[in-house]
This record gives sequence, structure tokens and C-alpha cells, in this order.
Amino acid sequence: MSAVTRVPFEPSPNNLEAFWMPFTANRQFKSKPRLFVAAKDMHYTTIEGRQVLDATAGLWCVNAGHGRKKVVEAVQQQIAKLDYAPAFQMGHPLAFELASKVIQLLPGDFDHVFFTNSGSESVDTALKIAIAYHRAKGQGTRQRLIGRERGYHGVGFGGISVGGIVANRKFFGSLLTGVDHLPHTHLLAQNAFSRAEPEHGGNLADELERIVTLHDASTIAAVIVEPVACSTGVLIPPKGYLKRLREICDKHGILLIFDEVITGFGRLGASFATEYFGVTPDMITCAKGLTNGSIPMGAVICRKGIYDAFMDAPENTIELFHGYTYSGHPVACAAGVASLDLYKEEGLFERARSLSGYWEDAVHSLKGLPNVIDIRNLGLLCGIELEARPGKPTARAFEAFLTCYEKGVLIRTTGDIIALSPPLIVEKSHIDEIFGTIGEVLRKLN
Ligand code: PXG
Repeated sequence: MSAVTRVPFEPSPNNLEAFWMPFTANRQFKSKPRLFVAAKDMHYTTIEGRQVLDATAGLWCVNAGHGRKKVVEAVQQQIAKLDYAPAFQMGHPLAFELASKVIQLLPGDFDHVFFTNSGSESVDTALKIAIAYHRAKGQGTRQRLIGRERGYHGVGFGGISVGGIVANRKFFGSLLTGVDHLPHTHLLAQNAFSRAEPEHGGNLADELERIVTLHDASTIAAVIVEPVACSTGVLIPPKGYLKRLREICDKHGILLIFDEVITGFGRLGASFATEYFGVTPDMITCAKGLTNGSIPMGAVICRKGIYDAFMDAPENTIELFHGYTYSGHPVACAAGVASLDLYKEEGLFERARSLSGYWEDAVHSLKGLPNVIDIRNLGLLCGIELEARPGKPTARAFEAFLTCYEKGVLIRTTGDIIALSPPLIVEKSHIDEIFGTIGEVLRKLN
């Protein structure tokens, strides 16, 4: 092996080699880096000292805006007071407090919370709980997991197996066995330029019946879907779709998991998508907004009956052989409690709801601009789909991303779709600036 040359790190954009960046074109980035050094409320500060308006809440996570005093101080105080407590066979009060606060946010009979450190871990945890739940109920043959095309459930082996993004799957071998997929619901030809829930495609939920017939219900543990599939371009569920999935799962004794890593904590103008759509899953996975993006943390929220199914063994038995060193980490819990308090004090979920009409009108005002083939929205989310350049998928949208960044607005692109999700503290003037800038960029983009 040849010797490795180690270059001491100097905080200069010319010394970026050692960090293998996630989901990033490393060589392209390192040849022309984009670095943030600070953030406050709706804005980032770049290393060059420029202000950039955050139209993406970081990566869909900073729901109350950046650098909020309440969260910062809670974290500072907690790390000085109790930096860490063992997560297994020991506890600390804040984890119990945060779990209670999380279930209070939800309608219905959600009653237990399992803490993780990310959305990916939440998904793998929920899938494992689903299989173990059926086994605990004497139905150990229920092991199959059903996901959906174009679904994103993080990057653990469970998540990529039930997920439906080809690039996230094809490099990583045979994945989990016993997985099947529903079709995605993105019917561009029928639903283009729909506002909120599209009319066509609710019947695609019936594909679950076909899958159940193929495998037999006795082999299926759970169905997992994002209520709104965000990462693959903000795909809003067609009218009636989620309700129908719930009915079919009920009919066949299959658990329904909503992956609310993005839709949780106010994004749709309700606590969670379950509240927004009035459809109750058996488990909810979340992360991101749980701590306002400040400290890594995720959770699986279980409806009544799930936890109880594990409580039959003698009292000294560990009921679920699963957990992480950092499950319910004290500093993350402090950030979580402070974030949930902040959402409540500032009425941010209601604020998102009341701004969603203005947001909808603003995004649909881009209709008719060159290459815009669809616009869709819900709550404070939207997707703007561009026609791909012939033979060069993603290039057009990525150029829009770079130009918007130069003009002081941070957008996110996936494929040839612009996906936006601003912090819920966004003002109408910011919304005007976001769509003003995107409009200007799209008008000039070839
Ligand atoms: N489920 C869903 C629905 C997600 O959106 C995860 C699970 C995984 O979470 P972690 O914390 O393990 O990353 C996610 C994450 C994007 C983007 O731009 C989306 C996510 C993460 C990073 C970028 O689409 N979603």
C-alpha cells in the first residue's frame, strides 16, 4: 500500500479532501465549494459573508428557523448539566418528558415513543417492531414489508429495501428479502398543476389488494409510505388514497407505517400528516423537526396496542432487543423539548396552515414559465417540475439551484424537480423573494 499523505486541516476552501461528503458530487463540489458558516432565523451566511435565504429549512428540518435562542440555551444548559446517561437499563428525566410531549402532539391513541438518532434509524426500528409485533402476537409468518416506488425511507438496509429510488438501491446488493412495492402515485399527465391533493390516482391504493393476493396476508407484516413523498419531488397523495390504504391494511391485519420524517412537526399546517389527512397509521417515523434540526434525533411513535403486545413476558425480560447508544440522548432530548415548546408558543403549525394559501398562489404563479411542466403544493411544501434537457437529466434543475444560490436563495433539487420547504417562520416578503428569484432564474434558463 502506498503511504497516505496527511495534509493538516486549514479552514480554507482549498483543503476539503478528507471529508467524503454524503449524497454530493464530491469532486464537483470541492472544485467550487459552497460553505455556510452561520445561520439565523431565515438566513444562512456563506463563508464569503453573503446572506442566503433558506427556502428549504436546511434539509427539511429547521422548522422554527435557525439559531433559535430557546433551543440554543436548552442545549447549552443540558450539555453542561448531564452530557450523557446510559440508554440501556438506565434513564434520565428528559427522555420521558420528551416522549410525553410527542404523544400529546398527536391525535388519537398514540401512546409510546422509541427514540433513535435519525430518520433512517427510525425506519429500520419501525420495520423491526412491525415484524416482532406480529411474532409476539403469535403470527410469526408475517414478515414481508411493502414499500412504494419513489419512496424514500433513509439509507439503512431496511429503508433502501422498502424505498423506491433506483440509485439508492442498485449499488448495494440484494437488500432485504421479502419486500414488495406499491406503484407510485405521480400521474403527471392527469394531475399536472393540481392544487393540494390531486383528483386522479386514489384507486392506486387498490394495488395493495393485488400484492396481498399474490403473497397472502398471512405473510405481510407492514406497509410503509410517506404520506407526501418528498425526496422524489413532493408527490402529493391523490384524494382518498391514504384512507383506502388504511382500509385495506385493516381488512388484512397489516400494520400501516407513515414515514413522517418530513411531514411531521407542522410542515403541512398540522402537527403531523396523520392529523392533516385524518388517517391514523399504526406507527409514525419521525426525525428532523423533532429537534428543529439542531441535534440528531429520530423517533418511532406507536399507536396503542403495539407496545402492549410486547409486555406479556415476565417482568425482568427485555421486551425489545433493539436500541442505540444514543437513544434518548440527554442533549437531543433538551433540544427536542425546547423545539416542541417553541412550536407551541409561536403557534407555528397554525402559522404554516394560515400561510399555505399565499404559498400556493405564489408557487402556481410560476405556471407558464419556460420548461415548467408541473407545479404541486401542500402546506408549506411545493414541487416545481422542469422538463429535463434531452439526454441530460437533472442538469437543468441543478443549474437553477446554482443560479438561485448565487442570487441569494437556497433551493433544493431532486432530478429535474425543485422542492421547497421553508422554515415555518417564513414571512410573505420571503415567499415573494423566493418565487421572484426562481421566476427570474427560470425565465433565463435554457
Ligand atoms: N424518511 C424520510 C421520509 C425522509 O425524508 C429519511 C427517512 C431519513 O432520514 P435521515 O435522518 O436518516 O437522513 C428521510 C430523510 C432531500 C433529502 O433533499 C431528504 C432527506 C434527507 C436528506 C435530503 O430530499 N430525507
